[in-house]
Amino acid sequence: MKRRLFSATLLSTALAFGAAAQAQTKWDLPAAYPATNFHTENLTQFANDVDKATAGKLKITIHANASLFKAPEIKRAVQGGQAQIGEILLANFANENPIYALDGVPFLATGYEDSRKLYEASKAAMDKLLAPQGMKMLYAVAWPPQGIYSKREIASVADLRGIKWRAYSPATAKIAELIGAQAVQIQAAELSQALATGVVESYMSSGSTGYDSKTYEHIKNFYDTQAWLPKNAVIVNLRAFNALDAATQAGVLKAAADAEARGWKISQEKNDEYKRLLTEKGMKIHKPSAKLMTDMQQVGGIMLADWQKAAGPDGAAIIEAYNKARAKK
Ligand code: PCA
Repeated sequence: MKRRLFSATLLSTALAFGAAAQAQTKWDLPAAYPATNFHTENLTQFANDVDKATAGKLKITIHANASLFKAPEIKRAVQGGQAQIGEILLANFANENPIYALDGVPFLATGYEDSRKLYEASKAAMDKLLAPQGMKMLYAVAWPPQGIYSKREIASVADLRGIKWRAYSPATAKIAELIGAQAVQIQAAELSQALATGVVESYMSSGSTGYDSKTYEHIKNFYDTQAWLPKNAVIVNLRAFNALDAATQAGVLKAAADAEARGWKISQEKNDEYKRLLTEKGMKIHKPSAKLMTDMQQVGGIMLADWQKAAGPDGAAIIEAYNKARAKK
């Protein structure tokens, strides 16, 4: 009898230890873009890497295409802990703080190298905003450069006057205002539908989103202005992160650093690939006319001046650091 009791105790102790060793944490990761988008594919690989690095202790489930939260709601969901981690488009939060709008200023950084420098120059300021909200950024990756999709052929911004223009951020709505187009806010997850119902005649975005949304079924012209490269950022709730043991935290940070390096590389590689795919689908990829470019650069100049006014000395320090990094080359 005694022996049996003893072994039963042993067994339950072993079970308890086993359970502790295998205790699994589950995180939900809302994302706003389709599962086949390169950012989302990168997130999937990130989640797999975390799974491997932590021997299954931390499982991250990705909810693509705004299926859990709409794009503008993801940041608040992570802040409130409804999701432990999430992917946001930084430019969506421009009204909260101008720092978020920086990578949406047209012609401030138009290629990958400069965009990376702009990112490095603004990273600390971003963390300073997120920390008091109980969050931190794990990594960020640029979208391919933004060009103009337009039903009609355009030679200058005058040709866009009065046109129905899809905006995805305060900055893209501001561009509409400056060029006299009619802006309507539509997130990527609803873009295909909006195109099909004729609500959208033009918009600015990457070849990536043009391809994902099958824009080529409704719009035939893409003007490759390479005006800016907005970024997606993966942010984590600090309470959730701090609750992980040190080894798991290290696993997450390593997977995030890898995802960042991989994401920038894929974005750049896919930039040309998307333009090729759009051409295959019957879209004309135009080199913008000189007039269209100077018009758009003028828009960029106004927006940069507005940004500098709004962002004050913090903003000036970022621009200074960015210009210094660019001068190094
Ligand atoms: N695609 C996203 C944001 C930037 C981009 O290239 C969109 O159009 O919503």
